Amino acid sequence: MTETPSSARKIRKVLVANRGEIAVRVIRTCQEVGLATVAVYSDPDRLAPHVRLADEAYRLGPAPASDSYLKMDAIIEVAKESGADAIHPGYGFLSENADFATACAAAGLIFIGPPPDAIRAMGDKTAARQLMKEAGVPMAPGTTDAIDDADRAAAIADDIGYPVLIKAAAGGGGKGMRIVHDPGEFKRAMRGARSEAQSAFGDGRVFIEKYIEEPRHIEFQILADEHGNTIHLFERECSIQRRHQKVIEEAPSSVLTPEVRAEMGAAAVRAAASCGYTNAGTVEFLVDSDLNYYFMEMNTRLQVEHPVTEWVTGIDLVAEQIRVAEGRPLDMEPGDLSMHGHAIECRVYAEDPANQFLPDPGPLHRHAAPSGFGVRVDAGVEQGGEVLIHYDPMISKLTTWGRTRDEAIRRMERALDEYEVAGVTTTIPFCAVAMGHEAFRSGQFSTHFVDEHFDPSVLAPDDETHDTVAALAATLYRATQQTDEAPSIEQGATDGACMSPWRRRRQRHTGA
Ligand code: MV4
Repeated sequence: MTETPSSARKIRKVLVANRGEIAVRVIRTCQEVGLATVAVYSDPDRLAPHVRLADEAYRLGPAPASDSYLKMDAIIEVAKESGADAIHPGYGFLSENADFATACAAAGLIFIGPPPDAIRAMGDKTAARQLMKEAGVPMAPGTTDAIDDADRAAAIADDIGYPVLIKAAAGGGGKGMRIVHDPGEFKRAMRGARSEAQSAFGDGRVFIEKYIEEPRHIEFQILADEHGNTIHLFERECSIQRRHQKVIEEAPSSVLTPEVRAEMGAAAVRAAASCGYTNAGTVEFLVDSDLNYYFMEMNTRLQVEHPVTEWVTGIDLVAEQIRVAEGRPLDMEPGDLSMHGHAIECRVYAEDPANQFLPDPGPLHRHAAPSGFGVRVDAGVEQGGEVLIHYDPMISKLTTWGRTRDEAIRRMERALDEYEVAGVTTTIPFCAVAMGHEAFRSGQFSTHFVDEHFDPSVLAPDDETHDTVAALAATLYRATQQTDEAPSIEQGATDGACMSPWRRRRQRHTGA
């Protein structure tokens, strides 16, 4: 792809308007491509890894996001003061805020992301449906516009055929959604969806789609430059999630044939091109058991799960984001791209999988992440730090690569086993159960995987473990109370009471 120097604008210093692992991720690539970096932080983040890694750092305000990472004016002020010429928003926070992208441009700063109009179009799910219709991207049968007349809506639902799904135009991520199985429930569900959407988004508009019952969530990574080049970097399988929060992702998907992959990739490229998209984005599809695929939404940001795409394509997505934000052409042609091997991501959250995945923030007394061949850990907190209650409780993303899916899974099992965390409860044991589960191994699962296959009681300690923990606790207690009477290793070794060598019991989760 040829260079057009007239439109090129060199970035020298990037302000990263985010925290945690994604801020660290972006800073690392900036360093590799020779850009200076500016971090911003809230009070409890003043010693966080992203602050230490950046060349300079500026305080935004107290912990609540509304007083720190969401303060557009303060962030733009820091960018100007520090001499940054670009802002990378990461994901979450201001990343899909069209007004922020506009404000950056107005301040003479490059927003490393798509144009504001593309963010706005994809943020409104009915506007997105209209664009997809024009671009010939398959969608579930339904209405393209918002609909407010309940009688007309009920008639349309009859036409579509039950079950139907009522979705919020301003929604995304599942808020304001209602599944309706029975025509008799329709109007009530519509009232519920509208009022939920009104209070969640200040926008009560809803539309209707045919409900796809046991879908997979498969999304395509796209990249677009300002020279008319839009390409896709294949798919990620993201069906394993709970409460609209992904937990395990992989690339490639086990179900796509080369033909369907090529078709979906072309549809994703049309979806992006339809709204004048540039930079990195993701087109999400629902896929049914016959491999019919339906546009769901487009995420106009770099996603959490982007490392699995980086593993299998070898492309640094943040480097490409910076390139195209400078007005340069993409560094590759579609023909240059292929997938090599298989990658899996497990998200390590400070959450209790045995207790409905409730967040368990707190001090990270120990964090010893795995490493070795084919293992990547993107962590946003470190040992001695803290998982704060104010933000997303993700500790890290553990990704592994293998030549085959089975090799990637075995490497993931090894890495999960090696991972040591103390101080907070984590989703590591859940991920270990999932890796060993026959439904995951076989690749036969849908978005209902967690509900259908995960029994939280498999994570409850058994009697033997309880006894061991009780014995250890009693011994430690005695040692702290009566130091001089505590049994020493020497005594134990000489009187034969301590013959058993130290042995770490590995809990093998079969998922059975
Ligand atoms: C759907 C669907 C079934 N049929 N649309 C979930 C959040 C929002 N992005 C849209 N979502 C869904 N839309 C139709 N026509 C099922 C879901 C859905 C879902 C999708 C992907 C991953 C997990 C999910 C969990 C519940 C519902």
